[in-house]
Amino acid sequence: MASAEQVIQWYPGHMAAAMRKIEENMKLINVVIEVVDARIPTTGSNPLLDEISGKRPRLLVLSREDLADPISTVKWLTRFNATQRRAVAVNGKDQASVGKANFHLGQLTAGSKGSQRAIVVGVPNSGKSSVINGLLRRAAAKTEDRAGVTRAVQWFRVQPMLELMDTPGILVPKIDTPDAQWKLAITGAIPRERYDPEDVVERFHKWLVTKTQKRTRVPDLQTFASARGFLRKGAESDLHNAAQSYIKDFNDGKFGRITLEDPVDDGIAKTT
Ligand SMILES: Nc1nc2c(ncn2[C@@H]2O[C@H](COP(=O)(O)OP(=O)(O)O)[C@@H](O)[C@H]2O)c(=O)[nH]1
Ligand SMILES: [Mg+2]
Repeated sequence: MASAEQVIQWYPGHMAAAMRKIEENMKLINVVIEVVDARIPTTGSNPLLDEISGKRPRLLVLSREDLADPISTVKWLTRFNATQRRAVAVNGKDQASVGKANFHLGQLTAGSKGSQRAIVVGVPNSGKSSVINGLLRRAAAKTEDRAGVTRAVQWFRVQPMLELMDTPGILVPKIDTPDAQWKLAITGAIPRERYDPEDVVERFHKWLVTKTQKRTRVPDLQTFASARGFLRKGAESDLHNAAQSYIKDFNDGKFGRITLEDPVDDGIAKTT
C-alpha cells in the first residue's frame, strides 16, 4: 500500500518556453483546435490555453473516444452543444474518425478570405499529433505514447487553404487538486517517472469503487498483481511494476471504456 497521497506536478522549462512560443504565434492564428482526452474533458483542458485563444473560433476535439464510456461522451457532447461550444469526439488512431473534424474546420473557416491558420493545442499526450496526422491522412507529425514528445512548434498544410500548427503539450504550472493530478497521470499527460504508479492506481480504484457503489469488476491493485503473477510466494512483492502494467492495461482499454468525469448536472444540458 502506498503511504500518503503523493503530490504530482510537472511544469518543466521547455513547457514554459513552449507556452511563450504559442502566445507569440497567436497573432498568426485564425482558429484554435484544442485536443482533450474524452475520458477527462474538464481536467484535461488547460484554462491557460483557453485564455490565450481570445475570441478566435474554436473546435474542441475529444480524442480517445474509443477508450471513453460512450454514454458519458454523448453527455459531454450534449453539454458542449448546449453551451455553444463546437466539439467532436474522435479516435485519433482512425483516420476516418478524425476526418469528422474536417467538417467542423470547414464550418469554422467558411466565409473567411485567404489562407487559414489553425493551432492545435492541449495537454501532453492528449492526441494532438494523431489528430493532425488524421487530417493530413499520413504520418507526418511524430506521435508517441509518452508525454512530452513534441518539443517545438511545427506547421502542416492539411488543406489547400488551411495550415495547422502542432505544438508541445502544455499543463498548468500548478495542477490544483489531487483528483486532477491522478487523472492526468493515469491518462498519460504526465510522464511515468513523475509519479508513483501504485498511488495513482489506488486513487483510481478508490474513485471507481465509490462511483459504482462497489459494483465494478475492475480489479484493485493487489488482485491485479496476484492474478498477473507480480506477487509470487516468497519473492519480494512487486506492486510497482504491477501498477505500471495496470496503467498500461487501463490505457489499452482492457478494463472497458471508462470516463473519469461526467459533466456537472446543473440543468444546462437537461433539455435533450
Ligand atoms: N486509443 C487511442 N489512442 C490514441 C488516440 N489518439 C492518440 N492515441 C495514442 O496516444 C499517444 C499520444 O498521441 P499523440 O498524438 O502523440 O499525442 P500528443 O502528445 O498530444 O501529440 C499515441 O500513442 C497515440 O497513438 C485515440 O483516439 N485512441
Ligand atoms: Mg505531439
